[in-house]
Amino acid sequence: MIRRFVIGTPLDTEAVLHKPEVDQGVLPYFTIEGTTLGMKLAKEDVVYGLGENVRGINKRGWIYESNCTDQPHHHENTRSLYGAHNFFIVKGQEHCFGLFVDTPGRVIFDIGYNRVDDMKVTLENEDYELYLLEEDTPEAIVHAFRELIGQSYVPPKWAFGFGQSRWSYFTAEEVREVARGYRENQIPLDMIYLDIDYMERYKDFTIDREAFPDFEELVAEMKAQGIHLIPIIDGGVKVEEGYDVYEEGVKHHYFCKDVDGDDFTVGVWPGKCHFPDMLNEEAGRWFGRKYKVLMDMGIEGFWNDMNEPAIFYSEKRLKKVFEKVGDFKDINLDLKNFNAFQDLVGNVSNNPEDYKSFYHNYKGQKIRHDKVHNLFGYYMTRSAQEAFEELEPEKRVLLFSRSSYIGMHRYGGIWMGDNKSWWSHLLMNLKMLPSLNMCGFMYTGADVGGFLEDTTEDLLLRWMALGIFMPLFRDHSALNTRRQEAYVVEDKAAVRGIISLRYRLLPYIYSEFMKATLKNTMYARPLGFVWPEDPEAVETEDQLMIGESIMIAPVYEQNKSGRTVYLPEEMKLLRFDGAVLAEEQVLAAGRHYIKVGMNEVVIFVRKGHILPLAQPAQCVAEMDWQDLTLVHFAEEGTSYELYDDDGISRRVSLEGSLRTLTV
Ligand code: MIG
Repeated sequence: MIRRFVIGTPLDTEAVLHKPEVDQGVLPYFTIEGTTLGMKLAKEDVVYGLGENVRGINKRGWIYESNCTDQPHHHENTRSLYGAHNFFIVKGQEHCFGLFVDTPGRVIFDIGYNRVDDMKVTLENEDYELYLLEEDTPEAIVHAFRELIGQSYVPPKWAFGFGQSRWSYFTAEEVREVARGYRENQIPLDMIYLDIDYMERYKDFTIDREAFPDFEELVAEMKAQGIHLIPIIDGGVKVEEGYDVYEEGVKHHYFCKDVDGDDFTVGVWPGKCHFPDMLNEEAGRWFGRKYKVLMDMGIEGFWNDMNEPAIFYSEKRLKKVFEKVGDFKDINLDLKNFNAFQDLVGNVSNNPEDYKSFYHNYKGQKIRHDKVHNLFGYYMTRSAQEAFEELEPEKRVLLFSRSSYIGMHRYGGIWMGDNKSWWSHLLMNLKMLPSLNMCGFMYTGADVGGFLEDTTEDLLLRWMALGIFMPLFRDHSALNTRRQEAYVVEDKAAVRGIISLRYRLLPYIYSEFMKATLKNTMYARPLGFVWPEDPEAVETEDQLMIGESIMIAPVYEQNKSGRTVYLPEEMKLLRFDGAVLAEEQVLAAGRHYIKVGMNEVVIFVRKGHILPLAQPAQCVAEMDWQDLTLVHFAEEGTSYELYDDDGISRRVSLEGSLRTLTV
């Protein structure tokens, strides 16, 4: 049952398009004091959800903030990343409900942080909507929630292949080198990502013609090899006379204004920028149509970055800083003064005051940015996808974003942002996936190998062995880090084998992804969702169910030749030596120490289930979806419903897309 409560006169975020009638009753479970909802958690209550956040699948014991932030430190104490996913589930003996707090401003979720048994949800805005979902199980709650917020975005099938990214491949020649690195080593690849340096002076929708003189040819040449080039688009537009996006934006008042009514000026990559008013329908439509410039060059996919939006500095703050910084020149920089000096300069980026100093025109109303802060990335991505629907009415276009709000899941995926080449971030990648699925984000994954810091060969291989189960499977790495393309790995056979296994698994991964998307269920589930009555399963947070048939338990620690795996029930272990199935063994329920070589991937098949496998291929386009091998732990006559379609039409449905495979 879904109940909708409206407090005050909230802005419509359009997270929910078809709203149920307003409930006039009192919200159960919570007390409301001012803008704080409070609740006593029972000892055994587990709190699921909150999408993109650090820490566990069970969110208890920390405090989180929905305040979309360009946050490169995904540390244990980090409260806020790029997304605002205000949906959580409380599950215990007496509690089994979900709550969606629909507000575009900041929200704080204290889940037993200040007091172990207290949950407090504090909103910055006084007007908001609440959706309370009461069902028998967390899975049923997620299903009801997903029905409420609408069907998740479906990318093209080729976007389930493997992608290579780096900040940056600086020239066309470097891009060709990457393609060669993969093809010559026979490591599969479907995408190469272009980071900011393909642009001319970091201007959206331009090409640096010195570095990429034959851009259109390059796109075609790559496509002929089955590789799609995926350029980045940033949230800020460079201030530059003669640059059409800038000129048009100024002329039509499409940029966010400051308090004086001038175009709000910030510094981002190109230096001075304006923010397109993504929340203004007309401005959004205009910005969305700009992607056509690149689509006309053959581009079929994009990633939207810096759309929290990230601010290096605002022009006005910077001016004040320069005025004040001189004060420190001739004084003794003791502890207090030195700290003040550092704060003055250090707080210039993403300063909360700057987010209060510009305005949107949202549905005809002038609204200060901080009141609607969490919608910027959502509306940037939404206007792009809505433009694609006009420009390419038949074909799916790949799109994912860094910042997001619930509702954006209908228009694009997200990637998990600037992680580090740390073992703990491999595990965080695993834990974040089901939480995102709960909130509607299906096409997602982390930067495999880690974005910031230098990776090591073992970390990269182990991360690949998890990454092959992520819908978005991409290796990405930051400026000045050591190279981490698959072909630089010494043990080529190992990395080739693991990535090839991804392709062998693709019919299953795509089928499970599409069925979950079309039925509003989850692609990746915590064990506690499948075995809610088994306390050990509920507490297992380093394993996941992927689709209906398989469980994964990746190795996420260095210098380990294996790990302990918990089986809630009897399962069949499949050991892959790279892409080759090398061993099948039935294991009893309970704990097992499982050896996993650096070249291996171990998968557990549930009883009564089937795992279809394809032949490996160099890219999705070359795959044969008919010639499948059925590995199984099932009796004769058991069948699997394989979802398949042409992989590119926008219209998707279960009807006509299911094929029964029987063993
Ligand atoms: O502040 O475009 O998360 O993937 O490589 C860095 C450069 C800006 C952040 C993105 C990252 C990308 C990088 N961008």
